Amino acid sequence: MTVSIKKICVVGLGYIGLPTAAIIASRGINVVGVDVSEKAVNTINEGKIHIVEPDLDMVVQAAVTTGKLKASLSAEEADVFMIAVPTPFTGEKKPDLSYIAAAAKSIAPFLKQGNTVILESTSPVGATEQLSEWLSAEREDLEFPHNNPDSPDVFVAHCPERVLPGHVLRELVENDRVIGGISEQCSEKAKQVYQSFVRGECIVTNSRTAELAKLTENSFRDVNIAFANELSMICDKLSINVWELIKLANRHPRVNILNPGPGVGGHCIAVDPWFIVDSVPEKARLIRTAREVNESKPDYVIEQIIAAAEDFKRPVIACLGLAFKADIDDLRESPALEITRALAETGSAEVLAVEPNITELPEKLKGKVELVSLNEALERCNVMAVLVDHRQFKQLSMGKLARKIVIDTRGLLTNV
Ligand code: SAJ
Repeated sequence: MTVSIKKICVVGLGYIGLPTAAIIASRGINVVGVDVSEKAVNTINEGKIHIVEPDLDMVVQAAVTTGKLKASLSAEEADVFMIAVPTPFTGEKKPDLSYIAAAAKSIAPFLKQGNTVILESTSPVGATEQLSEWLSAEREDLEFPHNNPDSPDVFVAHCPERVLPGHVLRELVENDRVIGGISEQCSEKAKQVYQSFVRGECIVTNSRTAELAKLTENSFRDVNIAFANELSMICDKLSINVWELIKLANRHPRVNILNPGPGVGGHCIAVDPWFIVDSVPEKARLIRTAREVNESKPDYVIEQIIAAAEDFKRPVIACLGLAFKADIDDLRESPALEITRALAETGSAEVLAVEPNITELPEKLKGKVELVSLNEALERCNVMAVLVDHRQFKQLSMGKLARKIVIDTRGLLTNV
């Protein structure tokens, strides 16, 4: 059974909400996108974008021009409400659901019988039921599925976003979706929404399983990166090239080790495992340790670079890359940025940064670090730290680096 969805309200127009809103609008459904940032709302209504994601500008421009997508500071009546707001953690590494609570308050006045509310934000187990409770507290005139699973007025489900930054438009359509309703009916209602724009399979479960599925995916990745990072530190002690080691081990048909690096960045993989640890701390031992290994890696790299710089009277350190991973401009939660900042703050060396994806240094580095081209860095530095494997750095050859000490955290030059 398919029902016709005429209008969707998407709350949160960030890295997930905006592409989702634009894709749905491109399928001919009216979409109102809601954000607290006036700047973001105005930019989108001009047909432009405030975030970097390949091809998103074209899709947003087309959706705004045809009138199918508009942005607003406040919610409106709709058939479906999607919440795609951040779920960061607090200083004590506990999930901070305040953005979801605020989103619930903002949509509650517009809810009516037959509506579906979908939580897309990555969330700890139980958050979708909590959302239903928050909505119900605002709207005592309506029945919600947490206390009336068989015949609610409003259907509530979780469908975690799973797209990879840099490939969002393709993955939004092609990835399978896990859809977890508070009741079976809620799952079916949400599934109909995704079937209007997703080519991947839409698989139905309950909300708690869907919540943990998303956290599990990112924790799986974190644990496996921690394994690679731990191996890299073991190999340093044993004078073994970790890249060669991993390549050899990966020739085994059932071994697939990920890549070591300077640490794990972004606000997903480095955050989500803590939601599991917070839920069941006494059992989440491996997940916690993996986080600790990955969190310790930037300090390890800083020590390596400082030790290398001590060989020079006037050390000049070039940090190659500031982004949290290759070929993006996103500096948020980036270990490369933190390493560069820490090196500059020691005051014991001149620090240069090469980041082809930005034109201006972030505030944290201004006045402490010089943003230079790769060629200038090559001319001036005596210590070179490869922190991000941007494509522009792949042309580097060891020949150009004679008499320099190279700390290659990404295996760009030392990967045999
Ligand atoms: N990294 C390594 N070694 C590796 C792979 C990654 O050090 O072998 C580092 C990267 O350099 C980066 C960090 O891990 O600093 C995370 O990068 P990523 O590309 O693995 O993932 P994200 O954070 O960009 O996106 C992840 C994705 N999750 C999974 O692949 C399981 C994406 O599908 C999710 O939608 C996203 O998190 C999210 O929003 O949760």
